[in-house]
Amino acid sequence: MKIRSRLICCVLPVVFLSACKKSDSAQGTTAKLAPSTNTAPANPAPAAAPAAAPANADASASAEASAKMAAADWAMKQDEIKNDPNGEWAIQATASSTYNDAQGTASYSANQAAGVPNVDSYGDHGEAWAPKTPDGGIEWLDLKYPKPVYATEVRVRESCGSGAVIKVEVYDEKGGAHSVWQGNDPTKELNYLILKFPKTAFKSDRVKITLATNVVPGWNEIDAVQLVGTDQ
Ligand SMILES: [Ca+2]
Repeated sequence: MKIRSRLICCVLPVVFLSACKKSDSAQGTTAKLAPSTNTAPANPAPAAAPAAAPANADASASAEASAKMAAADWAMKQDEIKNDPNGEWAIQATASSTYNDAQGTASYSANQAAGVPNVDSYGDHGEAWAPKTPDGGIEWLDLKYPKPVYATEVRVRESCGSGAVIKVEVYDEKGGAHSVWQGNDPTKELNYLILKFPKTAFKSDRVKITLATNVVPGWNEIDAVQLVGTDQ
C-alpha cells in the first residue's frame, strides 16, 4: 500500500478522465473515475445532469434508458466472449515488466492476464497485469495457451488506461512471430480490443501484445487475452 501511494505522484494530474491512477487513498477509488460516456455496467453513467429541471425530464429519462441499454449490451457481449467455444484463455504469461516487480501470480503480475476475465470495473485492479511504470513507453505481454489453433481472432480485455495497444503478434510452432494487427487502439474503458484477421496458415498457442504506455497517460492494465481459432 505504501508503494502504491508513493506512485500517485507519478500520474499526470491534468488528465483525470482518461488517466487510470493507482490511488486507493488520497483520491478515492479509481473505479469511480469512469468517464461520463460510460459503457461499464458498474457505473450506469450519470450522463444526464442530476439537477435536471422538470422540462428536461423526458430527455433525462431517455438518457437513462439509453445508458441502461448500453450497459445491457455490454454485459451480453462480455458473456458471449467469455463463453465462446472457439476461444481460449491463457495458461501463463510473461511481460517486459510488472508493477512492483510482481512475480508468479502476485497482484499486477503478467499471470494476472492469464485465465478468464476477472476485473469487473474500469480502474486499477491487481487482477490485471500492469507494467512497472505508467507512461514509460514500449511494454509487452507474452501469453501461452493450452491448445494450438489456426487463429482467427485475438481479444484483449483492457481494464485500466485503455487504448495503448499498438501491435499484436501470434507465434507459429517454430517460434516465428507474425504480426496480425498494428495500429491505433480505439478501446475505451473496460472493454475488449477485438482483432479479426484471416485464418493463420499455422497453428498458434502464443500471443504477444505490445503497448506504448505513453500514449494513454496513467496506468495501462490488461485483465485477460483470449485467442480464438479452430482445429482445422
Ligand atoms: Ca485478470
